[in-house]
Amino acid sequence: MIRLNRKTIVIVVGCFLASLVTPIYADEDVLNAQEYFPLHPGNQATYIVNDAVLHTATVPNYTVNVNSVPTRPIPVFPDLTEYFTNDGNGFRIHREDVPGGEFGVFNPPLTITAPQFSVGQTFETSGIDRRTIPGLGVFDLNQNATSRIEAVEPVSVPLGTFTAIRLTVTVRTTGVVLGTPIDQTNTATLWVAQHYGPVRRIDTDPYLGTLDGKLLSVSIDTDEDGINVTDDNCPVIGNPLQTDTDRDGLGDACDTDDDNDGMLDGDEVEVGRNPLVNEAAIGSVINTFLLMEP
Ligand SMILES: [Ca+2]
Ligand SMILES: [Ca+2]
Ligand SMILES: [Ca+2]
Ligand SMILES: [Ca+2]
Repeated sequence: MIRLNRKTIVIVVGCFLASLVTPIYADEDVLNAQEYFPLHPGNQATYIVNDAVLHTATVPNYTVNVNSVPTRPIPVFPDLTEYFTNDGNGFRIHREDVPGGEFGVFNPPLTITAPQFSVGQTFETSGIDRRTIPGLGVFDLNQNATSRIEAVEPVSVPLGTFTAIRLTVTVRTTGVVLGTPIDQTNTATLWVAQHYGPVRRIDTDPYLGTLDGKLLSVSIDTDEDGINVTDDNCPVIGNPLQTDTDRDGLGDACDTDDDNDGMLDGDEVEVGRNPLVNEAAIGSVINTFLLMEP
């Protein structure tokens, strides 16, 4: 019997950046695919798979055309490479390479999310998986995929605890290969964190079993300021000096209230106050001092 050597369907490992301040979400919040599935060249994420095998996924600094679309091939698990884009069409998978030289090209690409997405949304893709199986030939199989944004929840992995978006992806592939009917379903559950991409993902494949990858470490500097996302106090804006006036862990570059006096920087400037000096705190110190005077 012929079985597709599809290890998974799925997703990736993107890249990241991160807010050291845990974001708070409401279900209706609109989320940005660029932030949750970053494809920044050079980003690396190392996972421990099934608590046993270390695997590093790197976003390459080159692209590979798939049906004339420049994509980034990323080795998302050992022996599994998937080709991604994240642009005005959303976050999509265009091709996958599996062991033995087999690969499938998806037309249309499999949509994981639109450019903007919210919890509760579902994305469907129906099309063709043009599968090249060495020694057997090239076969057009039917592909029906559903990606559902399930929830926001905390997830703990070796690198830490993240507030993550959980999504499930189910891909059913049907057709006939050399007279043998194919009907295979692959599923994946992903937890993706803002600026980090997938921090955990569990893939289930009828052929290869279950793969559970948990994020161990990252080398990601999306804002290219020389500070790794795990240490950057403002991961989205280049701030190599990491200035944090009020020392609240959020760098001035990202902090809307640099002196933590409750008045936003912009408002302070408007009324002639110094956004870097907490006048209220100084006032209370002076008052305390005056009260101490005889
Ligand atoms: Ca950085
Ligand atoms: Ca930064
Ligand atoms: Ca701050
Ligand atoms: Ca302020």
